[in-house]
Amino acid sequence: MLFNRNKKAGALIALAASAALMLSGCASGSSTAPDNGDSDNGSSNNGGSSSSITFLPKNLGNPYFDTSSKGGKAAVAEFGGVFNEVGPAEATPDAQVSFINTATQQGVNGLVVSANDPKAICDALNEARDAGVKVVTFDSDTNPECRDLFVNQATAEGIAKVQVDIISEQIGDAGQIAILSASANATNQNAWIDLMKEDLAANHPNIELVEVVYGDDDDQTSFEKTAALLQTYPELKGIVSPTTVGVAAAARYLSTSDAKGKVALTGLGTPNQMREYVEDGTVAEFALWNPEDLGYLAAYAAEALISGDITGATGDTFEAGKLGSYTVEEGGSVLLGEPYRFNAENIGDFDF
Ligand code: RAM
Repeated sequence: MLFNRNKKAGALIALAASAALMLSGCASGSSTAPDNGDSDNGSSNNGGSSSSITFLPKNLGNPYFDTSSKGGKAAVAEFGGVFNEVGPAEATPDAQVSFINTATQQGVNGLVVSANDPKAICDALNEARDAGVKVVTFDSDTNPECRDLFVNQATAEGIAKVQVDIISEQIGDAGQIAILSASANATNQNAWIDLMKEDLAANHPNIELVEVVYGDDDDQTSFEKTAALLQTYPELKGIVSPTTVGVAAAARYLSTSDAKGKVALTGLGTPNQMREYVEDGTVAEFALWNPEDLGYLAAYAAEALISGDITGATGDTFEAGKLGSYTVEEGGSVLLGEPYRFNAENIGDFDF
């Protein structure tokens, strides 16, 4: 059930609906389309909380996480807490440990983390939890025993399927493709890649996945890996890059290469990073969710834990401001919504 029919109209209806929700201040479920980034930043402090909540993305300097932190900051301002963002420059497996330890020493109430590795930060997170810090993972989970809740952007199956669907549509369901991923240990990308492989094997027998390469969510590394893929596989028909950093770097490479228009590219991108490549014809369609909403929801989830409204048990429900009411599902996860397809028809509706 991907949100891919009558895209522009659908997006506009969803935008109008989310604007109406914001105006009425009422909370009744989440929209399936991302909002356009023009939403209220929640700078008004209208809550009674004094929670200090620290966001720890995979790395700093990634527009995706700038956007999720923007949403987190808006939420924290709404309930009156104190927001902070810290993080490493590089998305390496244990680079987040020292930031977790510092936050624990500072006595923050909540940590909201996108994990570079499912295990490497577990001990540090569990020490934080022993010290009373509520730990919410978002975007990229740890092993479940290392956090109180995981705020998931969309189902892993849905995220995998939308990318396989798009690439197979673009290459006539046949030929060689490669995957340009983030870092080799990233929980989220690895889960999506496993499911993409299953979908390809089961439903697309004429597509051959020749290699998975890793750009480490670093622009230059991803750019170079794209160049290498094109050189190694002259018959390559398509690249799938399930990372906003990777897909933008690959698009930049393709846009000035002979492969432009010959090698299809899709993946998970932000509209602002991909706009010029959709407009110049390098990329026809890609997918994502709204990272701002993801950060906003994760902050509200942390606050619900801190205030004791929920413990993270299956069936717990909490209110997440303008996004409405959410329920904790099996495995301690909370689901934001569905992935969304962006293309030339609708990209102008979005600004994030
Ligand atoms: C990058 C990061 C992030 C992922 C997005 C799609 O920004 O790897 O974890 O969710 O891409």
